[in-house]
Amino acid sequence: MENVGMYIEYIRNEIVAAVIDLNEGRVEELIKKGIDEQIDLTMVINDGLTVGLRKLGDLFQTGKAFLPELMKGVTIVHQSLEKLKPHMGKDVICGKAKLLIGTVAGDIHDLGKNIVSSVFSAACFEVVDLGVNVSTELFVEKVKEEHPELLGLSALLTTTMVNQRKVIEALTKAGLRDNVKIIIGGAPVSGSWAKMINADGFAEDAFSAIKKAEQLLKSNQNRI
Ligand code: B12
Repeated sequence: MENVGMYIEYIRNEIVAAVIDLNEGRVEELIKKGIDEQIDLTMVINDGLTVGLRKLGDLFQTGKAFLPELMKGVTIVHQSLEKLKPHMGKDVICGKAKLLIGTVAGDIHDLGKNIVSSVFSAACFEVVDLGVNVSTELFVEKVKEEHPELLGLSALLTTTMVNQRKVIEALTKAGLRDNVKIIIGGAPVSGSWAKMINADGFAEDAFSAIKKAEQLLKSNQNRI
């Protein structure tokens, strides 16, 4: 048992290192190992891929890595999640809910949103990603058209956070607010901002967003 634990620890650390080194081939090899040897894939994602990407983000923020490197890291993690996807889904909500997501008007930051999209899609949610700089009108139109259970609004600028509020106000005006659970995210956003603008929740990263979504969906079922 001890050996199994050490082996898992080894895989986990190796994935973190390979993501930081942007060693695509090595990440692929380790992911395959995880699948073949039936290692807990949630752990491969949470403690391996995510930690690696977070550390890469820290290097980026302290000027020790550059944007193309951060983006390559995101791509490697995204591809890995795609490979893991068919092997997951026993302990997560699978195909039960649709997430409509986008970065609000005036904002073109999409790395974080893409991670959220990838992780939700890896966790078997159906994801409709509207991209960046999405107008309030388009969010409303798509909620009407797609009937998502969840709406994710990303904003990375203090000047665009206010557009999260505008989307929620527009949905309320259109009589659609109660049809959808709204989660917001992005670096300047917080739980108190979520309350202030009448969102259903805030999550600081993709994995807490999954937990939050599951909670919200559960509370929805209880209500019915
Ligand atoms: C990369 C980057 C850019 C890139 C964006 C590339 C891209 N394709 O996204 C480029 C160079 C284009 C850019 C442009 C600008 N940027 Co910029 N950018 C950044 C930087 C350095 C990193 C952002 C990032 O990708 N982080 C990595 C990802 C993984 O993290 P994340 O986005 O936070 O996402 C996570 C969570 O927030 C959460 N999350 C995110 N979205 C969502 C959504 C939901 C629903 C949920 C639940 C969770 C969630 O989960 C994610 C995964 O864990 C930040 C610095 C910072 N500290 O954030 C500045 C930063 C955001 N940018 C800033 C600025 C000012 C700008 C510009 C105005 C610069 C300029 N003068 O032109 C422009 C704005 C362009 C525009 N109109 O949008 C400021 C914002 C300041 C502010 N408070 O408003 C920052 C904070 C830099 C700074 N310290 O000044 N930027």
